[in-house]
Amino acid sequence: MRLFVALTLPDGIVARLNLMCSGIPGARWVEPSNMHITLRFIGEVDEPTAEEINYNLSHIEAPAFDLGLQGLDTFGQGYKAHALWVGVSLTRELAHLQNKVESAVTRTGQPPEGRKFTPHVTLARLTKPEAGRLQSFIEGNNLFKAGPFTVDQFTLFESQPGNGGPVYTALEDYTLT
Ligand code: 3AM
Repeated sequence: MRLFVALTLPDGIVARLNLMCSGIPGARWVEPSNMHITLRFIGEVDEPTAEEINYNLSHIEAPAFDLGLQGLDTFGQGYKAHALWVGVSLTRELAHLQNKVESAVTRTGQPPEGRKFTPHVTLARLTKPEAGRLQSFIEGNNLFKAGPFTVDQFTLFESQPGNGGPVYTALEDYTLT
C-alpha cells in the first residue's frame, strides 16, 4: 500500500482554495476532497510495515497548534513549474510534529526524507505551463491568506490510483493533545 501522513484542512478553507482553482490552461487541479498538507510521503510499504508505522504514529505525543496559509508558489520555475501550491506557515510546533512523524516512519526502516520540509497545499500539477499565464495567476492570487485554524490531529492516508487521478483514503487519525 502507498501511504503518506498529512494534515487535513477545515472545510471553509478548502472551499476558498477551490475557488482559486481555474485559469491555467492544462493545469490538473486537485479535487477539494484531496487537499491536504503532507507531513511525510512514505510510498509503497507492505502490511506489517504499515501496521508498525501506524503503531509508532499513534504513540506520538505533541500539542495541538494554530496554522495559517499564505501566498502562492511553485515547485520548479517558469515553464518547468510542476506543482502550484499555497504556502503554510512553518511554525515551531509544525516543525516539531513533522520531526516526530519523520522519526516514527524512519524507525520502521524507511529511508529518511532527504528534502527540506516545505509545508504547502498543492492546488494543481502542471506540465510545461505557459509561463506568462502562470505568472499572472500567481500575481492575481498572491494575497491569499487563510486562518489561523487549529490543528488538533494528523492523519495516515492511503493513495490509490483512480481514473480521474489518485484517490486518498484516511486510514487513521491521531489526536494532538
Ligand atoms: O502534498 P502534495 O500534494 O504536494 O505529490 C504527492 C503528494 O504531495 C507526494 O505525496 C503526496 C501525497 O500523494 N508524492 C507522491 N509521490 C511522491 C514521491 N515519490 C511524493 N513525494 C515524494 N516522493
